[in-house]
Amino acid sequence: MHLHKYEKIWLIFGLGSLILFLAIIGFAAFYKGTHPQSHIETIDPQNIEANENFKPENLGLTKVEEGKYVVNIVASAFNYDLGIDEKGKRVNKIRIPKGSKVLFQITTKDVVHGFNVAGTNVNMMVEPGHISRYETTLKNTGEFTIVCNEYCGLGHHLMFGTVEVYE
Ligand SMILES: [Cu+2]
Repeated sequence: MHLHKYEKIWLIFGLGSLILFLAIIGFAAFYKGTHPQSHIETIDPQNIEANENFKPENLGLTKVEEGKYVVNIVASAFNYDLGIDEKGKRVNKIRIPKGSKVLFQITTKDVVHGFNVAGTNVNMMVEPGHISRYETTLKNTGEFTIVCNEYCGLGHHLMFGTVEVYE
């Protein structure tokens, strides 16, 4: 069978890119450990307090060790529950020192919400019955607004908070 020169070039190009892309996927999956999300952790949305992380006294910012923090949040229409401070007031702002490793754990009691700390790479969908987690290192100082980016009802725009990263 005779193959035209251009046909050969295209075949080599096609096969070459197929092999290249498979190699990239293989590298990402087996060497870098990038996998689709799995082992989703479930929670009863009617009884989130059965989970240690979402008991009222465990909400908000907790220091685990030097430079390591956990933030537990319960989203509901139309609020992010970050616990209460010493004076019994609702916490709306979290202050974390720069360079800290922070694990955000969030769930919702009612509908689907979003949890986006604008200006950082923290951006999760929060679904009833599931726990969303994301760990990140906050490298930049400043005030970052927490916003809900999944439309959840009439008071959607009222859902916000602040993460302040200080030197
Ligand atoms: Cu919302």
